[in-house]
Amino acid sequence: MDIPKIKILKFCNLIIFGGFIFGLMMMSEVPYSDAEEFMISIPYGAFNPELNTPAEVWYDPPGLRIHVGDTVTWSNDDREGHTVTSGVGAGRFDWMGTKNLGTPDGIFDSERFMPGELWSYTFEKEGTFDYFCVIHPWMEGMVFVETEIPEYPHDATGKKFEEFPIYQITPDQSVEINFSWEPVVIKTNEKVNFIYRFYDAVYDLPLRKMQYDISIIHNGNVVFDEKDAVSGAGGDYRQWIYDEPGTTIVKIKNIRPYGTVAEMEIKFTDNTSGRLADFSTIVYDNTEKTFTTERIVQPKQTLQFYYEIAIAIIVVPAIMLLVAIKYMWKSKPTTSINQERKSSPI
Ligand SMILES: [Cu+2]
Repeated sequence: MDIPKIKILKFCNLIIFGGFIFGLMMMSEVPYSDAEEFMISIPYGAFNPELNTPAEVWYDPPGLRIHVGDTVTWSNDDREGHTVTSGVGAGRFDWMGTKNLGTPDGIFDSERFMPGELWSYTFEKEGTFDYFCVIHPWMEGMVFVETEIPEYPHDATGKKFEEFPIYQITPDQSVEINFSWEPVVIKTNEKVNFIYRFYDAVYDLPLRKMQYDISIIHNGNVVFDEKDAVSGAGGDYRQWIYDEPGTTIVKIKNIRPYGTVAEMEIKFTDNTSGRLADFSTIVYDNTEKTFTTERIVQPKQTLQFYYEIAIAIIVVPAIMLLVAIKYMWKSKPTTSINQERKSSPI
């Protein structure tokens, strides 16, 4: 039963090494996100709802996809004054029959701006924003505002980690924790590996076997909680799949040496209350993957998995052998009885 453990350690090391390489790769090419500016033109002919109008659309482009914080500028390229007013317009034909003039919702309103003039609005919230012209209620447009997902690792406020993996020293100054996750930007329904290693904060040497508690707090709820976990020589990792976006904190507590660790340089006290660290980041809504069939494989479960394989290899053939022996043992006397019967004289 020692072989699986060695395999797991090797697997851990592989994952940690891969994580570091990936982290280094990501650090070298991460652009900062900046608010962008977009233009929408109100084309010539928008004032005319007739089918022969030269305007192909009322606002060009009629639908625009942007990120939170971006600014949109409308330019009046028509020969009449128009408005950009949030709310739902009347549609091209509806306004004629019903005299429906549209319904403003009060989020934004340019009021009338004349040919050659511009009007700008910065979108600070995500969502779908319908807008129309109150003077010409057939003129309708839409802006889709999404939260921008950064490409670099960052904390729960969105602040970029200049160094990743992150190094954090416990409040009692005894243990330094090297912590990272992969992929560096976490999305829902996608497996994330939290990878970490413990170091002696005084001598900066890796601490080989440490025991600790680890929990994941997501949107204020404890979604994962493991006590008395033990790190291997190369560190440790935990996997998780989030099913909803939000703010997440990974907390490591009660860090202490596991068993008797002779090579430990520093003397640990029994009081572990000051030996904790937490790492926070944002989990984003995954627009490409809305569900997952993936299973979370924690290192402990990996161990069970290996045991299951061992059971399959040893126990199943053993049972088959027993069944075969039993069958052979049973069938022999039966044949002998039959033979006896056949040979029984009348
Ligand atoms: Cu108009």
